[in-house]
Amino acid sequence: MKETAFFNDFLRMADDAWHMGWHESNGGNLSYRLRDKEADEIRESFMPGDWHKIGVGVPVLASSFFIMTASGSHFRNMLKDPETSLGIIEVDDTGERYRQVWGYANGGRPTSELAPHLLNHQVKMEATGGVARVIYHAHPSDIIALSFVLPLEDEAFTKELWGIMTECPIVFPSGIGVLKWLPPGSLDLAIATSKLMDRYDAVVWAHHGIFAAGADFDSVFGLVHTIEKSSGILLKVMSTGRDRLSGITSGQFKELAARFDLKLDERFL
Ligand code: 2HA
Ligand code: ZN
Repeated sequence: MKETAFFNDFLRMADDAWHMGWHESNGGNLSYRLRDKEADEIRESFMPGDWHKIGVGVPVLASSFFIMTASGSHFRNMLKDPETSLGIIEVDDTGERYRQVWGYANGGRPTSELAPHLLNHQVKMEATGGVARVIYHAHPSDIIALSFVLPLEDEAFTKELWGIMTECPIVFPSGIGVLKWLPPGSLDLAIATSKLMDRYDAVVWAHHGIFAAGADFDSVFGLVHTIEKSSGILLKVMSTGRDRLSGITSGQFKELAARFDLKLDERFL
């Protein structure tokens, strides 16, 4: 296990995210859908446990394997103690149940956000023809702060962030979704998020954090980093209390779209 690329990439992202300050205490969770050959490479080390209900049906993910952080685990400890801080689960052939096959030492279990992770893996897998493999949830401060001062609407967040840093429309051309506060770990939160994730790669959970998806660890880390950095710039600009003397214009967004071949949603221009 410890020599496989996906395992080391997972740990590197978790440790980088810890150092970014996005994972106080046991905040946040991360999962990755294994390729068949990645599961085959480590199958010998599997020790399957009992089957448990997922709570949502994910037939598209039948018989898939996921590496996923453990419930209550600290990102700070991911590198030091991976066997306890994370594990691998297998979804059964109906998509109704899962079992632990590796890790989650000392009686651990997968993240409290298991349902949103799997439901959104299913949505993103369908929306991207199987390209999306990573789902990530974090608590970056500036995104959370913004959720107190911007209207909790996709349009408000997308327009403000696109307009504050040129890289934003390039990194998230479809915009970002926003959800009002819902209880962490709840099915309501999982379902509401999945309804937005078929069109967006990131959804702000008001007063809580962000939920993001993508093809690989680099793209998801980069997406959250870009949203968090631009949220910080926006808060700084707001905090000056001064009028803005310039900004990125609608015409400049169109120039950007032409140069980088972006399909920017008209609603946000
Ligand atoms: O894992 O972040 O949303 C703890 C959380 C729940
Ligand atoms: Zn959280």
